[in-house]
Amino acid sequence: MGKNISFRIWVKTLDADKDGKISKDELADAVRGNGGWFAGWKGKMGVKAADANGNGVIDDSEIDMLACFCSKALGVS
Ligand SMILES: [Ca+2]
Ligand SMILES: [Ca+2]
Repeated sequence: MGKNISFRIWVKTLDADKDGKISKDELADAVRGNGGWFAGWKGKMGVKAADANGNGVIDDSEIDMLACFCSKALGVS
C-alpha cells in the first residue's frame, strides 16, 4: 500500500465542491483539463468501474479502485 498516494492526492484536488467525493462531472472536468496522460479517458467510465457501492460518486474508500482502473486502462502505475 502507499504506492497510489500521489494519485490519491491528485484525485482530492479534483473535488471541486469539497464534499469528499469525486463525481463523474468532477472527473470529466479533470479529464478535459488534462491533455497529458489522462487524455482520451472517460471520467464516466472510470466512475462506473470504481464505484463499488453504485452511488454514482467515488468516495475515499473507492479511490484505490479508481487508481487501479487507471493503471490498467492507461498502463501507468
Ligand atoms: Ca465532490
Ligand atoms: Ca461510490
